[in-house]
Amino acid sequence: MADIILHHYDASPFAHKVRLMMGHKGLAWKSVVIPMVMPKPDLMPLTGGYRRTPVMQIGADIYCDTRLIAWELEARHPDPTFYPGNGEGLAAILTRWADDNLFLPGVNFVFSNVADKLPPALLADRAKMRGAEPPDPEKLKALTPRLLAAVTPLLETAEALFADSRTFVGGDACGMADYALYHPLWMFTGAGKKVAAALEPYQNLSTWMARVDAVGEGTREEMESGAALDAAREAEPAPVAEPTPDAASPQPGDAVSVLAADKVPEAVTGEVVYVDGRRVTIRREDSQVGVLHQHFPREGYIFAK
Ligand SMILES: N[C@@H](CCC(=O)N[C@@H](CS)C(=O)NCC(=O)O)C(=O)O
Repeated sequence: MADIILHHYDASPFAHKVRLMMGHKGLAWKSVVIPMVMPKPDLMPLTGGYRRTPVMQIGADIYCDTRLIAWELEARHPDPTFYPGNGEGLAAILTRWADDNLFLPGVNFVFSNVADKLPPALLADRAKMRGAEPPDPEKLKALTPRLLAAVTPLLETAEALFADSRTFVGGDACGMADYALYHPLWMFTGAGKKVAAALEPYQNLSTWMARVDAVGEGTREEMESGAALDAAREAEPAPVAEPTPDAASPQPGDAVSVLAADKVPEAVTGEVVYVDGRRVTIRREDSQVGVLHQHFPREGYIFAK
């Protein structure tokens, strides 16, 4: 079987969620380290403009978004499951809370603490990505108390999940609900003592975080970005199953542009070749790497004709 290739960078919390997935399944994978900011010249032929981190590649199949990556890894490597105790719904709900409520306040708090150490190019890139002006590092630093006030009730909520000192979010076994909650909190552990101190009052949370950390990242081997492009060029996309569209979905054969619903501007265009209740696959052709299938979750993306 073709290698699992993860396009990522070490500091990315969403990429860390996928690295933990690799650890959970005990997988060997290839690591292509991509730039933290645009431009990402060796990623764009594979993703057609999708710039988020991480992206998973298997041959000429490109998987965008950590939720979809989770489904794909679960389908290909069901054992041990990401969803112990029928926990898929719990994981999905926690994913939304962690991504939509916790992630951005967490980033803002962490960034404010290290504002004077962050590369200006990173602040400028993220501001541009969200259609905003780059923040002045001094002003950002001054916002730290207010940003701590914003994350504190969220940390209280997370701690409350462990009020009965349970081992993992869903009970005795670790799974996707844990990785969903863990990755925005992991950001707090690598940004100096002051940021880490924000977690100190939450003992159950901290004990649980150490348990999740022990899952590890599987067996990682570095790969050059050019080799990943070669792997895509030399492969054919895997055959897709019979599509099961519904009235609200894009239809097979539609030419669509795919846009992240949180308005990250770069759209990806292609032809719909597969759709079901929760995912869409488009076919794209790229001058460097040839024909690709690119997979997206439906939730969180707009498919415009
Ligand atoms: N919904 C996406 C969100 C991914 C995301 O926002 N990742 C951050 C990095 S942690 C990102 O893409 N930042 C901009 C970049 O890396 O270019 C997912 O689940 O994969």
